[in-house]
Amino acid sequence: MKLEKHKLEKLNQSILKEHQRKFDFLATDIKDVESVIKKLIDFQIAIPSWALGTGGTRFGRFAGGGEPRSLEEKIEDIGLLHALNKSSGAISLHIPWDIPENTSSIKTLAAKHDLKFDAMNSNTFQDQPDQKLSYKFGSMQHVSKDVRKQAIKHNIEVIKYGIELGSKALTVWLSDGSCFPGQLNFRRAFQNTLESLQEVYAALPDDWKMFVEYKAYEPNFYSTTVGDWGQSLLYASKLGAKAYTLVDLGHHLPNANIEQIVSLLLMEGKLGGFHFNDSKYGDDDLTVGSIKPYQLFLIFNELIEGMDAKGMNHANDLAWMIDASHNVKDPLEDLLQSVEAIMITYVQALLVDRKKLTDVQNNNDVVTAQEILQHAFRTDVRALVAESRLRSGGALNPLSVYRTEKLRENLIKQRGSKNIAIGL
Ligand code: RM4
Ligand code: MN
Ligand code: MN
Repeated sequence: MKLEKHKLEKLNQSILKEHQRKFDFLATDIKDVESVIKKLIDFQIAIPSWALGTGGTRFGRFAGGGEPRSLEEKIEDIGLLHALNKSSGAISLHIPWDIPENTSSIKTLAAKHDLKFDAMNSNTFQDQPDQKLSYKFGSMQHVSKDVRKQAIKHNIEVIKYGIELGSKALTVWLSDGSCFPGQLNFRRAFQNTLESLQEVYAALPDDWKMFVEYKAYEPNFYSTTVGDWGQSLLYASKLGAKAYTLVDLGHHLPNANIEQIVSLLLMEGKLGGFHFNDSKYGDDDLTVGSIKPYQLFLIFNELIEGMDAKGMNHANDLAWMIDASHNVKDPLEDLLQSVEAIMITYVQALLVDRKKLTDVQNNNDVVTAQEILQHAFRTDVRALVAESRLRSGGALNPLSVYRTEKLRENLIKQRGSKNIAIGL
């Protein structure tokens, strides 16, 4: 389904005056506002193919309506998001949930919507119906060499799909670990995993990156074989220059200082990618910025500081992805909110007076340091984000266009109200 350009423009027109007033007011206080807008326009966030259907919990799933029934329809949904916000110009695929049957037509469809293929995700945390050996006791860590081989083979296949689509990265998230003390020899599990990852790494094209994603617990509840950033960094360092750590915001133990983790990974040149979401308790996969917006700001603050210190390009040198999915909102509305939260926080982090912050840090002026950070965090930058969308041809208010144009209702008419999206 396509959003008609003239309708979007008409809706923009109806709130343009009000927007202009807010933007002008904000712009007078911002140094070099044009370069901030340029950075915002360039900043794109990949949408995971598994976030387009209503998520569920282990207790049930309440499907919305008009969910995408195929990879093509998922791409169309992301195309719709991108037409609205101009900041969702990439898709991150999960194999085997989204096997591209015909890569060239998938590529053409994505290009039509101005979408790139971000990191490919492999899946050795579920058994597939046609699979020979089970991952019940792990995949790359498994005590059986044959199971490990099967997992390696799958990852190499994912790379092949990615090459055909023009992706440049593989994300490996392993659910491997143990549920009970004594179940696993930690050292052997680590070594098996490392050897398996090394084989996958050897199949990686020269211009590709490999992201090793960590997670503290779930589905294993006693130990996880890539359980934290230390373990991930250990694998990534042993693997080589193309391997990096991937930080998923929901994968830490409660109250972990994620901003410090980010800062040190950047210092080591080993931060590769990011999965945005928010959480109250564990891997809740809630809308970005819905629970702890200040934490997100502090993380972005370190991202910008650390990337600038290394002369990195904000838009391209890290893989920015959303990894969220839940059960009560319309997934497309939820994703619009997540992208908006990321853009808002990105600008706020750009507004931090870094020179002044360094000076006060050097003088141990703790109070002023807090004032500087909170001044940026408390600036309402929504009009700036809206302005960047307007300039790239998107909607001033994507959510309101989505509702006014009854986009979900149209999807339901097209696809039906009972279908369940493929994937999770
Ligand atoms: C995991 C992890 C992975 C994601 C799966 C679906 O918890 O976050 O990144 O691919 O969920
Ligand atoms: Mn993730
Ligand atoms: Mn997760």
